[in-house]
Amino acid sequence: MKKRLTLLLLIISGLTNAQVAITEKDVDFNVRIVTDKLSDPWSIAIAPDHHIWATEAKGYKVLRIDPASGKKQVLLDLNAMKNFPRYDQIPDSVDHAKPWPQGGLMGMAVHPALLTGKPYVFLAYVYHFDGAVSNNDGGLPDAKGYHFQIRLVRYTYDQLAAKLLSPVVMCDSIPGSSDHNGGRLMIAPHGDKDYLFYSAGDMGAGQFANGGRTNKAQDVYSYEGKILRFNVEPDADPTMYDKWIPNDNPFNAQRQNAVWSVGHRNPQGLAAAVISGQQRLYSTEHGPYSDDEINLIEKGHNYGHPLVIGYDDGNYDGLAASVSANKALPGRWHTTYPLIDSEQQNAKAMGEKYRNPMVSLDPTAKIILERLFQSVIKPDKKNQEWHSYAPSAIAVYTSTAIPGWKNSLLIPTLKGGALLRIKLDTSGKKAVSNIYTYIKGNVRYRDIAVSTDGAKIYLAVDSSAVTSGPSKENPQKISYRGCIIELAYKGIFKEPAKTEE
Ligand SMILES: [Ca+2]
Ligand SMILES: [Ca+2]
Ligand SMILES: [Ca+2]
Repeated sequence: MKKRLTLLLLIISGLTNAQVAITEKDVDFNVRIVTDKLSDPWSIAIAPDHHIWATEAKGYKVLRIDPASGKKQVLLDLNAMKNFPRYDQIPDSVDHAKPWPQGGLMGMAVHPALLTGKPYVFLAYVYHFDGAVSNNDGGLPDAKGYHFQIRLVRYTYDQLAAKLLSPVVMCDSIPGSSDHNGGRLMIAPHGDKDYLFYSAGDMGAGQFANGGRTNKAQDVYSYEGKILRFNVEPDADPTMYDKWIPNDNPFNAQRQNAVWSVGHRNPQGLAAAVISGQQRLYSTEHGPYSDDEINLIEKGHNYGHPLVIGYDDGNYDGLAASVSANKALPGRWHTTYPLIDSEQQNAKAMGEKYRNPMVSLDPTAKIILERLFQSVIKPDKKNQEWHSYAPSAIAVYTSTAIPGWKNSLLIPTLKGGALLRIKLDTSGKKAVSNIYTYIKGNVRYRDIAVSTDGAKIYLAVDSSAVTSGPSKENPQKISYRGCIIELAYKGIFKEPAKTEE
């Protein structure tokens, strides 16, 4: 099926709250489905063999896909490696004793020298369900914590057999949850060496079903709510896991510790690029009721969650990172998150390591957040909707193939499905344009990969069209599901800004 979509050229305000009219022209793409009937494709990559490699989050398979024909090969099936059944295969699918984790088989990083001596592929997947623990950390009396374990494994690619073999477990103690597992894996250089970065979520600890779990995003000795850094090849340490942890990681004082940066909520996007000679690492993460973030990730820095939400602008002063209705005291709210007296004071207390996001996509005003919190307490379902993008991934566009796009951040989103583009300045440390929106639809875009020549962009699309959390969207019209689509650059957009099909 070949479908032409002229892209919606819409600038949504977000940067510094500016309301900017749509005046600029941009580009046009041919859009086609490369392959479909996938079980929640989660990571996609253009591997050195010029094929699209993909993980299926619920299918627990790694696929190798010919981008021209869409033909699929199964390189690895991990179904036997997990101790929980498919959510939709449990007779009573509301059986919370056996929940499906958020994600499943998530991150994948293919070694850039895959075909030239380093046949390594790194995967992150949830492998173990520990149980649902009621009030386990002194949290909400009527909430639990859904505890899973995530492991990071290196496989070796056998090109002749077209299989991933010889798994080596690099880390098997990354906590998991039914919510906020993060899950993105990326190989990127730091200095003159490549490393493996992993984005770990905060487990949704402190909210909804996981309201009984203490949030550890600020605890540098916990892998919850962190960006982690591992070795791509083992170092000389004798122990099984320490050899995969770089000896110069920032929090290694007491023991070898994969933590690279702290204070993250649900980072699902990681990307790196060299811009004007400088190595830059970016993440995207989901905010609570507002303030989805794009962060510039630096060694040992603190990104604030759950003490500063988005910028330290005071919009959460007197509130908390999330809230639940207090059943014991009707009309009052309750949370295991710390109350935020002052974002500015909290940021100050974190010292020079604190970093505001480069961009908060929705720095919602305090008065609107207060109204929203009240609606949660009442509870008033119809007023519990809030605008957010829910950014799932990020890529840095560094090619000249699409005019004007060089040094842009490309961000697929889960809510109000779209591909966002924001232009960086020459340092790569600041976003300088408004947010351009492309290929908008009732679609959940999960990951992005850009072809080596920069002329094609691939997007992975969730099988489901429903978000998690109380703001459940159930779109009437769904354009794409469970597939990978290709956007091929066609030319400069010719029409006035509008949507057409
Ligand atoms: Ca080590
Ligand atoms: Ca933050
Ligand atoms: Ca804020």
